[in-house]
Amino acid sequence: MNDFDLTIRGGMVASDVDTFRADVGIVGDRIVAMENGLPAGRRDIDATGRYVLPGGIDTHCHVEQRSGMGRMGADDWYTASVCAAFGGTTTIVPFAAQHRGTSLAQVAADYAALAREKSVIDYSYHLILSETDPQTLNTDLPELIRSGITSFKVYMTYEQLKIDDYQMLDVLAVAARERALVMVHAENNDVIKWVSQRLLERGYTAPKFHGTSHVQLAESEATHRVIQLSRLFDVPILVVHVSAREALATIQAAQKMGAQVYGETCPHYLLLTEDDMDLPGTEGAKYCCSPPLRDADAQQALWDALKQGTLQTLSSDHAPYRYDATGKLPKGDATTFKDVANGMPGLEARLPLLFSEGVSKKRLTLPEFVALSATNHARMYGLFPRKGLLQPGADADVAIWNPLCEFTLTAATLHDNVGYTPYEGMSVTGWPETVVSAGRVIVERGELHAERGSGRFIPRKTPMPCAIERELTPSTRFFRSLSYGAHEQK
Ligand code: DUC
Ligand code: ZN
Ligand code: ZN
Repeated sequence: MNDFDLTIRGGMVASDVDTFRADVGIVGDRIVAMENGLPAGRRDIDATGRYVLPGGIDTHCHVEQRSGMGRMGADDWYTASVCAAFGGTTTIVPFAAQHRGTSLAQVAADYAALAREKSVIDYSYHLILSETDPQTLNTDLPELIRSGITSFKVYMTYEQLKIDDYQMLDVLAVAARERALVMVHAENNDVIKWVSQRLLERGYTAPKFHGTSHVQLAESEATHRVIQLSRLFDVPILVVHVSAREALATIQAAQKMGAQVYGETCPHYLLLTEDDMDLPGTEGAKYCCSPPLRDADAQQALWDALKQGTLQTLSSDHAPYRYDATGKLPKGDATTFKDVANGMPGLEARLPLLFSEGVSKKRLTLPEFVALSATNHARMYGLFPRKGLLQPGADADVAIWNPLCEFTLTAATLHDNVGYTPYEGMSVTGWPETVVSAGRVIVERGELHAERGSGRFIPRKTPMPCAIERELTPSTRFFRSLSYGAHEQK
């Protein structure tokens, strides 16, 4: 067969379990052949000395989304998807966020329209639920799940978004019924609020006190609590942005007990610490995120957890707030740690950082990198096997990495609209030189070749954790049955 539209030849391919030499043959948007000695296609890429990897999938990034505090991120679907592409990511899954008093169905429809018009790469989105009224839980959410939006996030903190334990049980019961994955932001709101108020009263307002108020036990307590709630129905949950050793230990212990709990962390928790928040004036606001940056001990625990499989995914949690009144500094110099928009940019730097600090520094193998950057995301969120692995039949989403390329991260060379990077001046080894999305070479020699709106919505299947058939205990069956109305047929 010599009628490939595109071939990538001579490179080293990796999956989540293996590394092997193979050429990749692509027709249209799909991979159709993978073996040595393929003939050149109409377009041929020489990948000698390069790693040929599945395009990354980022399942936690905030794009064109208003935060609970009402702050708008600086990246829209165009700029965010361009950043992703330059960083070797070919699928993004941001959030359609329901704010209180709004219709979930409308929120999702509006968000879909923004993505359709602007994204240059394939995408899906999760939902964020802040309401648990009957319309949201019994009508809109099940319909959206059935249409391929098979995951959603809930918050245990942030006054404007958080749900209480009673609401959490309602949400978990619907997820069990509809086989959707619940992502949880796990921090104890009252602990944070209590400590914050007292810090502010005493004049401790600098950004570094954000870390003091989001004390580690607030994260581990909420993590423990939501795991216990999920066990009532034996429903899978995924704890997002795990930052601390205690929260990790809680997850590990629950996994050992057989609880269906999964976890994610982000590059900033692996590479930065609370000391980064301790800068003159308000400068430390650039490093405020929730949960906050921790310490070197937590970093080591997180690397170990990625390696051991306690945590399944590494996401950016890209939260593109500018260092100005629109984002980080709503009150200028008078901004306290409580007013700072939480989060930092990371969509483009995510994979170069993981590759450099993980693979190049030999903390991770290449298959582990593939698992954490793509395959596990695809499995956890219902994109597999269409995405997440290079194999015949899969979408031709490929990142061709030069493992020796040295690159210095600076705000000026990244493609977001944020104006700063927390990794300014950091040097990485390894860069995704060429990026292919659905058979199109969209990044090459530092240039973008993709039109606004050329990315496609990918309806997702049942997330892998929710598709596992488990023998339910009589008590789990009983509690699940209580989630139906007394008169409803189960
Ligand atoms: N925390 C969140 O919960 N979301 C955005 C970024 C952050 O730091
Ligand atoms: Zn969160
Ligand atoms: Zn987030």
